Amino acid sequence: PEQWYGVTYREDRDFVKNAISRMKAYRLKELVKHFQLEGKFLKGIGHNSGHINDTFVIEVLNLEGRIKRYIFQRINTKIFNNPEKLMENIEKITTHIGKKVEALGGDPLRETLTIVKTLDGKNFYVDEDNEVWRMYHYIEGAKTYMKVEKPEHMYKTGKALGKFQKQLSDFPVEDLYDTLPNFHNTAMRFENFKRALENNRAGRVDLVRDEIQFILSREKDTRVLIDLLEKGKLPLRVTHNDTKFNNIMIDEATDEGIAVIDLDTVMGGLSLYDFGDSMRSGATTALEDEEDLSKVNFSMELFEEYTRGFLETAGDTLNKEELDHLAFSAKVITLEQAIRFLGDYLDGDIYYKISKENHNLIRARNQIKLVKDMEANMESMKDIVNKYR
Ligand code: A2G
Repeated sequence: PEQWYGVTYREDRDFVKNAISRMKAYRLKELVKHFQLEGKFLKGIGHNSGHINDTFVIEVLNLEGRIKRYIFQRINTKIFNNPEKLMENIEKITTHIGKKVEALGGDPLRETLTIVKTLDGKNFYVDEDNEVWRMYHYIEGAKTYMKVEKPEHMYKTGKALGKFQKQLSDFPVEDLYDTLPNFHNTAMRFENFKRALENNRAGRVDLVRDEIQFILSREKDTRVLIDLLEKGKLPLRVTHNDTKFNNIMIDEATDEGIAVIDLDTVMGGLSLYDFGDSMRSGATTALEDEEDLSKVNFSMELFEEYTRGFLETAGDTLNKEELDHLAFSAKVITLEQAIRFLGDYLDGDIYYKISKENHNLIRARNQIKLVKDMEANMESMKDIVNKYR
């Protein structure tokens, strides 16, 4: 993946990105032939969200003359280096959720992701360049939003995440492969950050002294959740681990959160990771990469709406320590994200896809602003949790 069709990735990102899009668009028709499509290929459209994988929407014409859509993704194997195990995880949990949905008379094709297999029955296809591709049925009549448009969205996606955790609460966590070990081990993220500082690979340390200081002074926070997990006070559960607001599909007609998507990181984790990450990305007045920090505020109203929804569906499964740390989790997962973005900036932008100069730094500053807001509001956040627990 450092090397795309003979052009080094880091040399000229935009050029390479466009070249990839053209190349892939041209090749999509050939690539999707390896999957069990119900119809004739019409077109593939690039879908520009997500910092990790490449996503396309594929349209085919089915036998009844109707358009059917699929999600088609190139898995970033630099990050997900065992696609076989990764896809096995996804198959297991979507089957588990699908059965529950069906038992209640729902439609699994709408309420969870459903893998489309390859012609030879596999969960993914490896092309001649060793790129790994997978396909899902498209969830129709629903969409994702990069940013919350109305408070009701937060209440309803909160309910959806709570429901998702509950649907998986009887799935044995040991049956899942640990796709990205220590993914939300904030203490370890902090250690990696210190290493990035020492290495100063991109020579950027001097440019961001204030941001570095902000992070270093919060070392204690990074150990709280992992310590409680190690002491057995917080239970290891099956969790999503990447509950960005745009990973919940919202029904276009009812605004209900109908399905939790992007299941690559579903593995053992803390319920608090999912709650915290939802707050980081949902209870904010701006996009994750908004540069104008005067527009970036943590929204207590959105925090309250989400908390109300989440506790309505998942509240009775959580123990006291979990409930006690909900408000804190929002702050610490946002801090963790600031650590990761700033760490990647210091490393020279090697993990997250970027599309402008200083993109990771802009993202890190945005997250730091949210952490500051949450620190200023922590007592009121706890009061809100207490109101609904
Ligand atoms: O970007 C990606 O989705 C990351 N996923 C997630 O952890 C978070 O950092 C997010 C920020 O927008 C992976 O690293 C797999």
